[in-house]
Amino acid sequence: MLSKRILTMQDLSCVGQCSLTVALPILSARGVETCVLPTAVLSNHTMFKSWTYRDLAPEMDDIFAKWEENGINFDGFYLGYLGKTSLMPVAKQCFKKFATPNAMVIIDPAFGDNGKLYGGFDAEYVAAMKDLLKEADVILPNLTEACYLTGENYREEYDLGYIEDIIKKLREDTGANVIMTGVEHGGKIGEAIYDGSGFKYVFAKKLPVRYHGTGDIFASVFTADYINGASYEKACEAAGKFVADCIRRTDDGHFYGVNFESVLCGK
Ligand code: PXL
Repeated sequence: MLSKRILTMQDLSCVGQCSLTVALPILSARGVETCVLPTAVLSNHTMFKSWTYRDLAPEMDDIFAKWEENGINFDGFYLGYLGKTSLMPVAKQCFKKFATPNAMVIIDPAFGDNGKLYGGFDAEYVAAMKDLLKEADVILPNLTEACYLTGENYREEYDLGYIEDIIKKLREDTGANVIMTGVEHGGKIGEAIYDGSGFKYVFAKKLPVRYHGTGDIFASVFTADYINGASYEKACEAAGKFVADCIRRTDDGHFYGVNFESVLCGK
């Protein structure tokens, strides 16, 4: 049986266990043919104290021309950290040119966490991302991103009413189904899922530590399982369990990512 072919569009951080260096191995290991469109090359991700950034937007026209010549298309698109506002129209063009008839678009806005934007992002990027999210079937924001996208105040203490109001607003604004990650409730952590009908929740035990890059790992597992036919809940359960396993296998001192490789190879 042929695998689904997906295009993942995000940066290539040479060091950092995030974006393409986690999406590619995880999607492949879960049985998805994974094609990549690197939006930028960074020496390392932006949680280190300094980094280089090479924008690859100028390459896109040439890449797209060859894909058109070679009759290439994709059953799905998974977008994460894009890096620059100029990549948003490129992404739209890409969906238009290379989607198979029922191709799905999954977007993790990937621009912030803990109430703040990642280095290098601003209000213009958030607005352009919000516009791009209108093209998505499913979006995977965390609370920080959902607050920036809707203009709501970010809170560390909240109830599920606060979460549901933000999610409903985001769905109204974008038309996409929303899966908010990192939702905390009653000492647990998980996802709030909203497809315009009722809310569903997937919660698991909250671990006492937080690591960088877990959002990208969650989104990669979710995307692989969802494109392979799992429901939103099942894909969230699998992704949440995978992330928790990665965290359990990571040493405290490893600040820049998690040990997903040991989970992937089952050791
Ligand atoms: O994990 C999200 C991410 C992806 N890519 C780059 C980043 C970050 C978060 O900081 O810096 C380059």
